[in-house]
Amino acid sequence: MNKITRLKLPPSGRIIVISDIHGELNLFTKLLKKVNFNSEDYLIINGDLCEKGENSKGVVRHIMELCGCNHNVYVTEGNCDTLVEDLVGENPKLMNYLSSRKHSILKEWADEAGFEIKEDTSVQELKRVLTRHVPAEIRWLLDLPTAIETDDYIFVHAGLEDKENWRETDRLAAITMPAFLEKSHCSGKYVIVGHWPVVNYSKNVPSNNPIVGEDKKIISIDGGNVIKSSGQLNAFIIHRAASGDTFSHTHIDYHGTCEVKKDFKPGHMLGNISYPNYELVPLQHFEHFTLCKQVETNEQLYVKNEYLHRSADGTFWAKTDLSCAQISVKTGEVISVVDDTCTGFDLIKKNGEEGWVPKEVLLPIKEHHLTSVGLKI
Ligand SMILES: [Mn+2]
Repeated sequence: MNKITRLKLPPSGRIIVISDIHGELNLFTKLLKKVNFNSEDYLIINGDLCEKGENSKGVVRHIMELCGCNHNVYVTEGNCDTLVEDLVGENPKLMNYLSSRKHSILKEWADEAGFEIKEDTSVQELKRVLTRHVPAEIRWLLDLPTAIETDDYIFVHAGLEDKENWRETDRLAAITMPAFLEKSHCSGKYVIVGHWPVVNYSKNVPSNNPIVGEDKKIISIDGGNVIKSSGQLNAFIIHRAASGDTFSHTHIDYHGTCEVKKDFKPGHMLGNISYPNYELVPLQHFEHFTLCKQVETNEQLYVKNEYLHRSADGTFWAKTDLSCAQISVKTGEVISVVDDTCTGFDLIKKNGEEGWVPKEVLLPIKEHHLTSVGLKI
């Protein structure tokens, strides 16, 4: 990769890292408020500002403004932010991509410019319109660095290749490689990445909270915002100190909250269904859950009946990513509710962890509003 920004961090203060905003301007601004972001902080946006959510252009503009008025805001490129390259490079596949997407920053910009993208619109035509309408935004996105390097940390969207000189990592790999936490690197520094929702790494109880892999020196922070139904936008915070940096995190999401009215201790139900392990073989059917074997992993999981889907060819699949765990709750705790539409049990999140509890242990759900839970690692 060629585009590496070198950055000197102060020995004290906070470095706030947020990745994978994916057009969620509302959550992003609320998260900055939640962490009380101020001019003393450093803010690093670790890629994927755009796509999937519905206000990508708002996110890009807001972050450009933050960069303009605050010298301590830095941004890396994510794979979703390189769409402008396909536009400027007149990639003929771009129009197909756009026709398959509900939301895209290029569609938002075209709308704003009063230009209708039709079936026969060419990439050259769209380029002409957008380079005239938003030249500064396109330039800014094209110029984003692939990595930011400090004395102790490397910020990169997806990961590094395991090369003696990490700077030789292929740029495309740096912004697209899957599951970096399962790989390794030899940079000697903490590598902080987004891109791969951390819930995909969950084993027993699914969690969307950042993972600090101390042995590998990898910190993975993508809370699955927009992409996962139980997802959240995480802020990972580095507290700089002479005695050694410490880490904390907090998050924000759209789920409603409610209070626990009765203690609940789960039995033995653990596990998680996540990309790409969706195929299941039902073994035993119960009133609320079906004991299944997960084909790819051979693990036995209790799958909530409403999430078990039978295909026309007779095979069974989980409809989506799903917790198969039950979690413990205590009277008086406030938790967020991910799904209260199933029989017998509600899917909840507590401190970023996701699982099922019997409906009767919860008070009625409060009005849906933004919730967040702060946690020390
Ligand atoms: Mn990504």
